Amino acid sequence: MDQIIVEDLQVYAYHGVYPQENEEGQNFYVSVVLDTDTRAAGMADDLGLSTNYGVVCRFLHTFLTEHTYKLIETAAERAAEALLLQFPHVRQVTMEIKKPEAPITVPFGSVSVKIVRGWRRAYVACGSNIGDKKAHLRAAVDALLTDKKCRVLRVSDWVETTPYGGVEQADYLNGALALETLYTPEELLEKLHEIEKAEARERKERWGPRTLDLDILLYEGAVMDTDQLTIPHRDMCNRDFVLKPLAQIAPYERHPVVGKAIVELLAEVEKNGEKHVLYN
Ligand code: A4P
Ligand code: MG
Repeated sequence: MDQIIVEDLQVYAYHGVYPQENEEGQNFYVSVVLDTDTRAAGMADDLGLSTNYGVVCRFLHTFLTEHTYKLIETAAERAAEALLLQFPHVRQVTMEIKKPEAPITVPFGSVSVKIVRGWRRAYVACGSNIGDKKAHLRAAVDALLTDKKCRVLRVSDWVETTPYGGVEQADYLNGALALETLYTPEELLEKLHEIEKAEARERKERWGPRTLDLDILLYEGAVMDTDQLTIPHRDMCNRDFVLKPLAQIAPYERHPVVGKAIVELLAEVEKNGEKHVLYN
């Protein structure tokens, strides 16, 4: 991707662990690389289609002087997030904050923290089979729409499905949505759990009935397996009720482990797997 680069923006600010640093201040030097598509602006010679680096510099300068943090890790984290929220064309920020006057008792050139943060594409499956199913699913979409760290890109149709997993229970309404998010996978899971909780979700029985279930299907090509989180979702390839709505909003997205497009996975499960989707 194209980049806009600012090097060593000088900011006199008050970040530091020691009270003296917070009182007297010192110079920080901030470098940012903004990943952003400059093609349209470049072809049209139109600043309105790009991200104004002068405005970026002033924004960063103001942000880092108006806030005081103990750590440059935190200063970088917060400033990168503020940039990503403020400048809609910027997909990713690489930010380095140098602190060459840091109180270190041996000679040194400079010390710095460098981080990379950006909007990440995620796909979430939603399901409900208790109460007003449509209202629960709608509430999930609304909660994500009002979260500034998420941009809801697409929402599938809701499909009626019979229960999977062998537990006797009511039919489900299922769907999928595409997001861009500043959350890490773990933070996104926490957010989804909060939304489930707000819809009175109770965790009783595995594969049992629920007002709202939100699962992370894919997250920006990530492959991970921890106690809390498996991405891609462990069982998505066997579930037509997941793949059908997902294929509607992201047909050619690839499963990073199996290497197949969602439409291929759906065709396979429709041919050889269990059928749970009730209407086309
Ligand atoms: N977890 C691990 N990976 C993920 C992930 N990618 N996304 C962990 C979300 N959570 C993930 O989930 C249990 C734990 O899985 C979480 O705390 C998280 O740390 P849960 O939602 O508390 O429990 P659960 O949903 O009962 O278990 P499970 O195994 O997630 O159930 P499923 O697989 O979600 O199945 N039939 C139809 N037709 N439609 C449905 O939507 N859903 C289920 C539930 C059963 N049958 C269904 C449907
Ligand atoms: Mg779940």
